[in-house]
Parts: sequence; structure tokens; C-alpha cells
Amino acid sequence: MAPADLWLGPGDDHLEIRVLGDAVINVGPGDDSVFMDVDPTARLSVVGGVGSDEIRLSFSGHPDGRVLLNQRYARLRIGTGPVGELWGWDVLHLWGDHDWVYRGTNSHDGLIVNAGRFTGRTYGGDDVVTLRGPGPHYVNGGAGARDHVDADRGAATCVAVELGSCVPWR
Ligand SMILES: [Ca+2]
Ligand SMILES: [Ca+2]
Repeated sequence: MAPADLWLGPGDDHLEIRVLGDAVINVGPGDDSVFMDVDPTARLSVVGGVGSDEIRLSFSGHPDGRVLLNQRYARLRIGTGPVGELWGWDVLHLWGDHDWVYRGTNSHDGLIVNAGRFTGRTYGGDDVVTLRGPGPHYVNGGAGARDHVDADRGAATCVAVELGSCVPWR
């Protein structure tokens, strides 16, 4: 199958898509939102670019794999699949029972992890992370002085996090 190549251009766009094969999606300038369900064998590039962009990711037929999301070096890898590209997303909603491994940027990272086990570093900037389910999750908030992490009691270990229910001294 030829790769799908989507460039949404300027303006605030909303895209809902099921990705079955290799795809390059760039939402362009503007405040954009993308809801996508992805076949884990796809080589996927998803670029938020300039603006306040939000992505909702789920992976069909791959309930247990590890998902590497590295916005610091613009990489995305699902299980042992090909390495794709991911950057420019201010808020990521992650769905599915995966081991999520995340590397953020030196500006704002926003994450809502709805299932699975999250291990992440969010570096500089004031980052906001919401972790659902029993985990166990781990967050290193890094250099920002107002990193906010919420998780159920006992579900997460937080380091260098200043606000929310997961600060180490609570
Ligand atoms: Ca950050
Ligand atoms: Ca911090």
C-alpha cells in the first residue's frame, strides 16, 4: 500500500482517522486536534508543528506492546515495528494497555494516560500529566518548577514534580 500523505495546512483542523498502513500526517500551523487509531505495523509520522496541537492515539490489535514516544528526538516506535516520527504535540491522550515510554521537550508537555504503565521524562517547561489506572507509573518532571502530575494514590512514583497528587512528600 502506498503511504498516505496528509498535509492539513494552516487553520485549526480536526482529523479523525484509522491508519492501516504507512502514513505521514502533518497538521500544519494552527491549533489542531487528531484522533487516530493505528495499525502497529505501520510506519507512522505525525507532526503537530506550530500551534497548540492535541493528539489522541490508540493502536488496534496490539494490546500489550511497548510504545516509545520521543518528542525530544521526534521518534515514535510501536513494539518492534519501524521507527516513525512524532513531534509538535502539546497534549497527548494515550489509550490502550501498553508500556508507554515517553521523552518530552524543554517546553510544555501535556499527557493524559488512560491505561497501561507510563514511564516518562518531561524535562524543562511546566508539564501537566494525568495518569489513570493502577500503573505502576513513573514520571521525572525535570527542570520546570511547576510540573503538575495527578495519579491515584500508590499508582505512580514522581521525581522533580512540584504540584498535584504525586508530589513525593505527600
Ligand atoms: Ca517539558
Ligand atoms: Ca520539575
